[in-house]
Amino acid sequence: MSRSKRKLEHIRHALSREDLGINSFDEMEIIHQSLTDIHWDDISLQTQLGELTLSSPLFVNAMTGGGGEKTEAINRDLAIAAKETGIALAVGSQMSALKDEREMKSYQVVRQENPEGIVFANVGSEATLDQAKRAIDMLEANALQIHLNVLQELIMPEGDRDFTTRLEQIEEIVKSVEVPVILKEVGFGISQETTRQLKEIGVSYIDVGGKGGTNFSNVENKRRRQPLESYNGWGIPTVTSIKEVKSVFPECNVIASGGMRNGLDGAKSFVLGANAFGMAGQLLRTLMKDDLETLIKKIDHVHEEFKIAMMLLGAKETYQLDGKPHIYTGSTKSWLEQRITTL
Ligand code: FMN
Repeated sequence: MSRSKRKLEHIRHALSREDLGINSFDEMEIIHQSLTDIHWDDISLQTQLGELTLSSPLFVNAMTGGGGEKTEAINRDLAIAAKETGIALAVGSQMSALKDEREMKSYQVVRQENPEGIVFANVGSEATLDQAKRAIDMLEANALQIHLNVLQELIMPEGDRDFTTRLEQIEEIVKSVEVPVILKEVGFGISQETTRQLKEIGVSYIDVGGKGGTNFSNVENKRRRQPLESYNGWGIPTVTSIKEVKSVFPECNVIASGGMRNGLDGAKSFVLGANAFGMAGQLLRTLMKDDLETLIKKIDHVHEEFKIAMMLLGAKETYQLDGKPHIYTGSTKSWLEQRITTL
């Protein structure tokens, strides 16, 4: 199957996916506080993600491009929504445009629509240094995402099977490019062990891409004749993954993603120490099932939800949410007790 046809199939299956039914943010509660001493108008949604100053904690995470005019139209709308609401935007994997120049415009539309916006480029971990640089240049990107998706590749019938040189290639990119490099998962989460390996090669930005939302086992299984269904529940949930990363690399710039449903989930991720949060599948569903206007309203709504949490917790700045009193329940509590010694 061609790469561009695969991109369109991913969108179709991601839109039709059944809900996983479990979300780790339901097993974390922020403790309500009855007194606040701040004014709504003094609250700033700005956040510092390492070198990047973002005017919102929310961004549109990597999804598409490389599927011809259809993905160009989706990226155009996502870029307009990002510009209207002042949020950053990541494009989907640019590997297809690196191999076939005709696909470039389905990504470049993002920069055309939003010349001043924060845009993240995206490549797979198989990318060479030259490909990474070309992906950044293609968009004049402010940062580069490299996605780690071993399980997705294994379930994909035509997926990669050779991962022998990935860590060295990532290290070369991290040490050579001039923009921040974000290592991200695609819905299976990042563990303590992976964090240590990434830290050792100089990575300081991690998007946990945890379990709880879009499920690429499910998506790829829908494309298989004989599905590998036993892997549909595989992965580290987003809340636990943030804790896994922070427990061994406290100063890491952490992005929460994977099943982020609303601004309250976003605020909870900041309580855990995240510096930004990404939403992918849900924003795409809003755009495709409704329209651009509804998407813009949804993003505004997420901002309002996030701001309410800041107000309740007396935080004028987003970083002040970090460490606010909270508890864990259920399987999240059990996981953290077994894995994290610095609770
Ligand atoms: N992540 C990537 O890093 N590169 C991709 O090309 C990419 N393509 C995606 C395509 C679709 C249709 C969707 C829904 C997600 C894709 N992702 C990709 C993963 C998302 O960036 C994100 O990590 C994942 O969907 C979990 O977030 P969510 O639960 O908010 O959807």
